[in-house]
Amino acid sequence: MASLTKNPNVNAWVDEMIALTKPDKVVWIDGSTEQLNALRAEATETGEMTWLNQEELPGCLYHRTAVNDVARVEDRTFICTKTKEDAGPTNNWCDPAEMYAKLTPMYDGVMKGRTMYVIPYSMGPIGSPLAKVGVEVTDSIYVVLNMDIMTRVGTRAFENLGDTSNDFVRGLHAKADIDPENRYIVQFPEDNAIWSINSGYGGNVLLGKKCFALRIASFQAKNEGWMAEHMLILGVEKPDGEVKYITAAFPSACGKTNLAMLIPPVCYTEKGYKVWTVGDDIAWLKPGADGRLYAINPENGFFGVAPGTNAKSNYNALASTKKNAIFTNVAINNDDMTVWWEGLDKNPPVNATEWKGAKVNGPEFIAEGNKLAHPNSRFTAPAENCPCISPEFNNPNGVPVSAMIFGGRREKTTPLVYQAFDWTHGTYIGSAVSSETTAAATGAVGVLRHDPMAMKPFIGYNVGDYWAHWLEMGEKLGDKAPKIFNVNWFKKDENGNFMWPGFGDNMRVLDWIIKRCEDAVDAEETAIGYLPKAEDINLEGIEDEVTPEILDKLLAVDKDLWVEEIAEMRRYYNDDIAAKGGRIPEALIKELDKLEERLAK
Ligand code: OXD
Ligand code: MN
Repeated sequence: MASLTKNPNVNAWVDEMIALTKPDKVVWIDGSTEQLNALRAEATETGEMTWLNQEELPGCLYHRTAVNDVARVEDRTFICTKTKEDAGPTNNWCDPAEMYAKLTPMYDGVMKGRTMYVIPYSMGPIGSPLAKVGVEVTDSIYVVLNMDIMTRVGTRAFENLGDTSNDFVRGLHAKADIDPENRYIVQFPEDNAIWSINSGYGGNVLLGKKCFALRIASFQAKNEGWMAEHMLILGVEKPDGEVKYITAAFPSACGKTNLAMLIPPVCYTEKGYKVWTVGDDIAWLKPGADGRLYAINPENGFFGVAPGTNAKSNYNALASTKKNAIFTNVAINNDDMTVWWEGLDKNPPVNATEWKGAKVNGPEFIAEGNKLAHPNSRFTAPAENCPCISPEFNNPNGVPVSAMIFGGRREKTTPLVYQAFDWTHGTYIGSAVSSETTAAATGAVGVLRHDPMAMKPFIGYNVGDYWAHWLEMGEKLGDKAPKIFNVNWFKKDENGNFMWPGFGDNMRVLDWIIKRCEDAVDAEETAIGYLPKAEDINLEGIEDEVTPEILDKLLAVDKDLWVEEIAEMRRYYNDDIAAKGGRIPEALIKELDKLEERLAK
């Protein structure tokens, strides 16, 4: 099939990939409904995907990955810069020449007997000055159909590239044998290239997402003066109609999608407050002509964690999955070909197929201690389905950001919310994010690990240089920089119970954050930052649940725990970062010193 572009750089690269992988057939994805429907028909005929109930879930498909291929594989993910120092201590590194030499034989002829799909895609709205183009070649229809939801695919993507530019990210994906021992997710930031092999799991193979929009883009952003962050973007519309935009970085599976789509409590909706979703996972941020920081969501859909999503926890996400969505590794109700996952409702299907493909009696299977859906099972849903999608979603210039939030899962130490004294202090707070691990990546769940800016698995270069870039951006933005906050929805009491109701009630914390941005409310100045005065957190309607004693605990700064936290941060900076080649900016070490001094007072 003929190329869809005259761009000689794209065509030469695709020819090279064809020569390497030797597919029987090459199909360029033009993005047309006819072509995508033909691929849906083919994937359902071969059994790669399954149609779900077309009355209840029109256009929705089901897919099951290999049992050994259900999450991102951080230990098999590499950043191949020329020098090890440039990849830094948070990444696996290998010399690019060595990595190409290792992978080339694995790709040689890997698509024989298969079709290569060439997917042109845009990260960001077509025509946006912040958008960037990628081309992914893959032998997976599942990848094509997911990329169609997650990005803007097809001929239109080339509009931003033009006929001569070389500024596109080259993504090569081959399923090969889904062999976990030979699985590699490799970024070559200096070549604008990503090579992924032996996986079919979203985060490893939808190359526009983590690989491009975070790892490669963070590297580009440093060189070009912008930021690529693991952040949701939301707008809070106030009763007077003004919308304030907030971004928030939480590690994977810590509730970014839920916060991005929250429905405020009645005491807010009745006054006219509303939350609009711009993005649930990734933000690209750049200073605008007025000197403020503007954000776009480079994606076009949501790749959300299914378990725990229900009409109460996230009505808008659930509604987004009701048409033209793809479900991966959830359970199927065989009676009506609908989907189910833990936390959807209390009625697991009796006639079920669990995520690995076995037919089981759902309630009995669960009673025996099994899960019907994989804990990292996912939905891929078009953003346009979301009832609260922002009217600014496709605005090519993005939205102006007033506040940036960091957070993680922390049982203790970190209060419900506090504000950084300034951008440099906020950058320190970002560098100090740590969180209990989740099922989004392979490995143990529930272990506290450092995850600076929630970007540990996604910074495409030396973490110290990344922090320096944050500081540079702060200098550039000056007093127009967004205010920085930290939140923790996961603080527990002495009996191990969560103290904050979370979900829609997080609006109460956003409200305080917005008021701080508007200078409309005072705060307590503490050693760790500005904390809310108890009376400034609106508890209308949840007074029984969050009593004054509980709020006190939520806002408490326990000195002993903070002394431990500082000691751990020193160890982390010294042993995990500096001793391993992380070039920590002096200003951040000073912030840690200042925090220690304030706490000692
Ligand atoms: C994701 C992740 O899929 O962070 O967004 O793992
Ligand atoms: Mn994510």
